[in-house]
Amino acid sequence: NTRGAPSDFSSRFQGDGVRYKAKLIGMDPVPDAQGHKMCWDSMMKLKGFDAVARKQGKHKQRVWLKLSSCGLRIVDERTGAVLHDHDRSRISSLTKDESDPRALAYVYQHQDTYCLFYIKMANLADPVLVDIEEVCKMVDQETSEDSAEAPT
Ligand code: I3P
Repeated sequence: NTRGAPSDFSSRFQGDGVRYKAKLIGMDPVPDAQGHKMCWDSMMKLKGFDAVARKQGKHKQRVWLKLSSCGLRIVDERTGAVLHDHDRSRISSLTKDESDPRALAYVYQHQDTYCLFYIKMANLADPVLVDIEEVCKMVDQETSEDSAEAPT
């Protein structure tokens, strides 16, 4: 797709895309595609589980979060195995963790079900949130031709 003006920014996501060092805090089935309170409650629940696990001497799984124009992949850092492959068109919401500048969450739609993925970045989450938004916006651009939004 060459429509628009491909910036250096979006070209970063071609091919293999970019990867960020991270840990998987947890996953949680959620009832809806989005919702601030729903996501917040789910994240805090997973954070609670993580705190309990840490007290038991367990560690979060170390992963690479890989972002390309196709979407997101969660890859096991140690084995390189692709744990989750998430098409960008099914990422239904993205949430900044107001309680942790290194964490973020997103909801992935699979058929009629939704699952929240809660991830702790090795570095700040903000630039990663911007990148994921950029990739998901590419979907909007491709599918917004028939949208009723008035041009400005
Ligand atoms: C670790 C510390 C790290 C945390 C790590 C903890 O505890 O809280 O910040 O990594 O989580 O084990 P300690 O200081 O007692 O060693 P994150 O900041 O990435 O969560 P982990 O064990 O799940 O990797």
